[in-house]
Amino acid sequence: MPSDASYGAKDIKILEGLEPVRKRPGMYIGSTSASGLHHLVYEVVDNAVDEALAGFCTKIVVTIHVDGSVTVEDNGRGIPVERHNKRRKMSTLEVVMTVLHAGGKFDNDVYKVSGGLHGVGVSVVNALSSRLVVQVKRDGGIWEMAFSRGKVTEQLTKVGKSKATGTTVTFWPDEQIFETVDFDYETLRTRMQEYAFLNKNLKISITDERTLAPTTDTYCYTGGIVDFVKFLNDGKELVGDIKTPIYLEGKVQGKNEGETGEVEVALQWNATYSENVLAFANNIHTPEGGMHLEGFRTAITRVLNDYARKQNILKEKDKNLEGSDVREGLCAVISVKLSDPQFEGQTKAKLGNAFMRTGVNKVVADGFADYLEEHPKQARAIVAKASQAARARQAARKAREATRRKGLLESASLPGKLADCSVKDPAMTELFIVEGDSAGGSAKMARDRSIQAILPLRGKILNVERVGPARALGSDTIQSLVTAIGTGVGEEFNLERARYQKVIIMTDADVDGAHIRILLLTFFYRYMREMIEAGFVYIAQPPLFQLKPKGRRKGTYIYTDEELAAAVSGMEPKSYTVQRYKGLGEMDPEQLWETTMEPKKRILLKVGIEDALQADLAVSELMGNQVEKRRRFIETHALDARFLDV
Ligand code: 1YM
Repeated sequence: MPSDASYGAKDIKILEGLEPVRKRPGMYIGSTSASGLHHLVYEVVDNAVDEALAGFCTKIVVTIHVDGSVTVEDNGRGIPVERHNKRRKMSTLEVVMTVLHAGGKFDNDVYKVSGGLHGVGVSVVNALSSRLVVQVKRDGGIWEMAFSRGKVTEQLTKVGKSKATGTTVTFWPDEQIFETVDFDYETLRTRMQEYAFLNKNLKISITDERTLAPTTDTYCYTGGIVDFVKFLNDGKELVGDIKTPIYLEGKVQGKNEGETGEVEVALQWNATYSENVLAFANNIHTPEGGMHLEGFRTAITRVLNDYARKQNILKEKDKNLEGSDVREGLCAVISVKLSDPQFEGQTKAKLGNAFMRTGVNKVVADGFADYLEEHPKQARAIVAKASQAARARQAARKAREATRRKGLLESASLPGKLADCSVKDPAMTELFIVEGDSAGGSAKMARDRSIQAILPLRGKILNVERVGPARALGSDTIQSLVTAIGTGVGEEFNLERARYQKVIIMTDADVDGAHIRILLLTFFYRYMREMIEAGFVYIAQPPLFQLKPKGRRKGTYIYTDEELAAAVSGMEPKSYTVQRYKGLGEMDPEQLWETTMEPKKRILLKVGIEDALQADLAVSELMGNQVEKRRRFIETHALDARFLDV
């Protein structure tokens, strides 16, 4: 309840206006889990970014405090504190903080965020905070006001003087509402960096005061999304010597009133085989794409085909390059700003405004065609990359068809080297992938043949990140792996056909073993990602040492260097021997069984993908062409947490 007695029934009704937010928070911020919690911060920062887009704010500072509160500060004009036009008893500030959807003023050239879960307004943050303090510097003064769960606790007061201007909001998320009130620094930091990329020259810094020494990261990009693409492609080999991403921009106008917007696109091809295109509308990531992405995709495919035909690189008899060919290795950021964005789909992650399809298409088609005309050398390299992708696609299809035909024709089409298990129920069975015949031999002798199958891999495992689908799927080693697992790959992948629900990579505990393991993981990541997502891929943990007290036949198995140091500390050096296992082949079958394979005793690490983007970065950093980087990566991250989710 407001403390000021002059508040009447009308105002109370307004205050009650935030009750629905507390009753059904999910409707406003998506959920009350960590994602909803972080949404509060974005909501406040969005207001500051809007002020930057309007041209009045250059700097935003975000701070996570020890007591769990978050402060967002900007140097904009400050939220107006004078009496509100319509609600004469309240200041504009109070209206903004306590009335649902009061924040948006669509009067100037600024594209404010609205619709979906975004742009619900800072009043929603107020409603869901046990306490919120707002400070405004404006008209020479410093003003303050405080709230609890959306209701005023301290009326607007002038607390000092200042020549500067700006708004500072500090809020304490309500523990009665949220499942967790623990902000994750990485999540917020990444989002702030994204805001900085998307709004060139805006300076954003974020500080975590909860750590012993406060952590601060500051971002400001003069190149905007060009810097974003450079960042995403960092360390990757580039196609056609295009050192600076191609940048295209333009204004767009739809047929209907109010359909105006701006388009910015930055793009650059790298030598990998995957596509990394991020699309944003009014600074909001739209992972499900939508009209802007569609317009972009059709434009680059059409323009590149037109160019290739005109230059006679594509001959009359040749088929057109397909969209997927053109997008192989493409890294791009699409950022559109529009006045009334419609976010659609289950997660409101798709842009629905149809005029953006035509608009983006035109901006990109015109700009990209000009670029190709003006940069013939680069243009040829891009066409060559896409043509190579087209050839690989055709070859991969043939390879897939061949594998499938084999599977249909021969009933005993399983690879010869596979020692299969007798039980057929995939839920009960496991496949061990081992390197080489010697380890394979031990494993075959050691196993429980009813439920454990062994596939020894002879020969090299290709780096699928580097060779592309045709060679990858054509390789004997990978074909035997694919047939043994049974799911098929790519478009034909079917998890239900998995012949085992545990596929266990069992390699030596040395650098070579780590290398093979990572090559296999890359293969799973690129071609059988669903196996990882289903939790079907594991890594075996063989022991590194056996520690034997003198005169005893049997010792204890040790799995890490630290464990060994701990075990021998305080022991007389002469009283024991340490055997180091360099390879699985050095263990006799009985040892291999009891240390690594016996389901009751062994330790398996489950391979997980926490975040597809991060895993992608890790895999391509690891698997790109740069040998030195790769070697370093393997040495430091051989069992990196990004791959492992124990
Ligand atoms: C830390 C959060 O909210 N900054 C902010 C908000 C506003 C303004 C400036 C602002 C906007 C306008 C005019 C305008 C808002 N004002 C309103 C409303 N930072 C933060 N900075 N003057 C100042 O849009 O015309 C809503 S948000 F409605 F009062 F104008």
